Formats: sequence, structure tokens, C-alpha cells
Amino acid sequence: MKMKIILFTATLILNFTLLVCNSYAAKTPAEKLIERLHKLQKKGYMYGHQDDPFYGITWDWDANRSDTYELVGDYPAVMGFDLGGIEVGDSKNLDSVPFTRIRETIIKHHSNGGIITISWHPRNPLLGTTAWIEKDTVAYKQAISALKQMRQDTIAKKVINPQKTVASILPGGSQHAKFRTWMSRITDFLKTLKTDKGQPIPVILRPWHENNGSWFWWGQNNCTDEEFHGLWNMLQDYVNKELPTSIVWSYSPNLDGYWNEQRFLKRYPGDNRVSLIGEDAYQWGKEEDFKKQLTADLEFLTKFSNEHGKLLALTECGYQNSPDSTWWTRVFKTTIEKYPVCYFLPWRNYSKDHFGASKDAKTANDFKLWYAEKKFLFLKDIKKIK
Ligand code: BMA
Repeated sequence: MKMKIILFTATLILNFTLLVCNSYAAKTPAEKLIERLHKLQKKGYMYGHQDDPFYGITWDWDANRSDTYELVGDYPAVMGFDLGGIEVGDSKNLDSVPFTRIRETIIKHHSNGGIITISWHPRNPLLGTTAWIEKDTVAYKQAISALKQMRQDTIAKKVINPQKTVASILPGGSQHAKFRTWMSRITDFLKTLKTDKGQPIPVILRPWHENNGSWFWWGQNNCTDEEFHGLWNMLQDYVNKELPTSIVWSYSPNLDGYWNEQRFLKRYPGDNRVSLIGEDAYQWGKEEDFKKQLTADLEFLTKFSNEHGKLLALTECGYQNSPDSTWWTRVFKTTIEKYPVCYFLPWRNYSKDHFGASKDAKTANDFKLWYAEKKFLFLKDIKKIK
């Protein structure tokens, strides 16, 4: 009898262990990253930085350097990289970073326990220009008005309207086949992001960002709501088919100041398509305006992300070349710390413009003071939290 009970209990324990192991094994790298981000969000907010190990305010391309490390003795928890240029087969991205180096760095940061986010500023598929559309639109309007004055309406009709870019790449559009090739090039790169054991490395992908502004060809005035959804879904469905287990999707509009549910929902891709809601939030003008807008947005986004079960992050941020030595703790920290922001990612540091922490920035001491706080998480802090 006793033996039977022991056997029965042993089987129960074994079954339970198998169940736990299976359910863990069944989780994809993307699902595990989402869980990890939720865990980390409860501990504090992580520091992220774009292109951190490639160049800094006073150096370029050296190996094993980082403005963050040289200031605080630790690396960013989150590193951001951009794949602009991969779509046309370039060997370096739009900021001259070789894709081979981006790949190596992603693999290394992941194996060190870090988190990766990827943005993409693809060129304009209709015009061959950059992701930034404003100059194209101005040139188009000038050409049309000149041609109209010359009564050249037939020629005017043939001039390509930059604001038709999104429409041109959707199924049935003149550039659809070309854009499929572009999508295949970005997925080919993403497929090479693997651990040394051959496991796909999870990444937070943040396409079509700042879409409530009109400076990119996918922006607010450059496509309709319907076209935007078509664009989002086309890329997402393509990438998910090729990489079904490793992509965490981030939807990241720009600092707005006036979000409400109705407006936000117009271009929100949908709960089944987004895991992280981000916002790109720079101070370009007055401090008071920035604080007011960011507070209003974080109030709205906190409520929205809680109700929809999403993560919240400031996916790009900073104050370019901040002349104000106390900006981080006095302006930024005090505005964000009340909200469940899981990470914030200052944009790149390079000789002309910098956004992130550095010993060469006026904000160096202020940032170091902030670094000492327990809630502020860097690579060493998150390593053990899997
Ligand atoms: C912008 C600027 C550009 C850069 C682009 C993509 O905000 O930093 O110089 O090319 O991001 O990284």
C-alpha cells in the first residue's frame, strides 16, 4: 500500500513537472521577452540607447566603447538599431553602420542578457528618396503650380505625387512587387539573428513610427487611415510568416499632447497586432510645453495600455545637445517616473548631435546621480531577470 502511494505521488510530481516544462518550452522567444518586459516594468524603468556601441560624442567606430559605459560603468539594458538601407541591399545603414556590425552587436547584447529594439527608416519606394518626405512634397507642389501657370495640365498630371507612396506599395499598386523585395531583405536580415545554439533572438520591432506626424512617407497626411492599416498589416503579416516566433511588435506614434481614445484608435493596429505601445518624445521647444504634452500623453497611454494589457515605453527621447545640465533629473525623470514606462531610449550620440548620456555631455553629473537610483535599470540589473 505504502509503495503504491509513493509511486502514485512520484507519478503525480513527474506529470506536474512535465506540464510546467512543456508550457515553458511551448513559449516562443517573443512571448518570453514580453513576459520579461512585464516583470522588468514592475522593477523600474530601463535605460536604452540607439547605436550605443558604435560611436559617441567624441569617437567613432572604436571597438569596445560606449558613452554609457564610460559614464556609469554599465551598458544600456536596451539597445536600439536601425535597418534603413537594408531594403536596397546597402552594406551600411543610413547612419553608416555596417549591417555585419549591427548583427554581431545584437547577438552579443542578447547573449549578455540585454534587450534589442529595431527601427527601420526605409527609403521612399515610389521616388527613391529618403524616408523623410517633406522636401519631396514641397518640390511636387512647386512643380504643379509652375506647370499650371504654364497651362501644362497634361504634364502636371504625370508628375509623381509623393503622397501616393503608401498607396503605390499596397497590393495592386505600381510599387508592390518592389516593396515585397524590400520586405524580403529586412526579413532575411532578421532571420540571421540567432544565438550560438541556433535559437532565434527576440527583438522589439518598431516600424512606421511617429506616424501621427507627416515628416515620413507613412505619416498622417501622406496616407489615409485605411492605407496605414494596409501598410502595417502587410509588413506584419509578411514578417510574422517568415519569423513566427521572435518578433515583439511596438506601435510608436510621436509626442502628441492631445490624444484621446477616438483619435488614437484611428491608426492603432489593434490589440492582436501590438504588444508594446511606445511614444517618441523629444523636447524640441520650451521645457514647459514638453512637460505638459508628455504628461498628457503618459496619462492617456498609461490608461490605454493598462486597459489593453500592453507594455508602455518611450521608444525614442531626449533633448538634443541639452544646454541644461540638470535636464535629466529635473525635467525628464520627474515627468516620467509616475508612469509604468518600461524603458526609455535616447537617440544616438554623434559628434554633431547627441541625445543620450555621456561624460562629454553637459548633463554628465546629473545623469550619474540618477543612475545611482535602484529603479533605474541597466544591463547588470536585468541580467538575472529572465
Ligand atoms: C534621425 C537623425 C538622423 C538619422 C535618423 C536615423 O533622428 O538622427 O541623423 O539618420 O534618425 O537614425
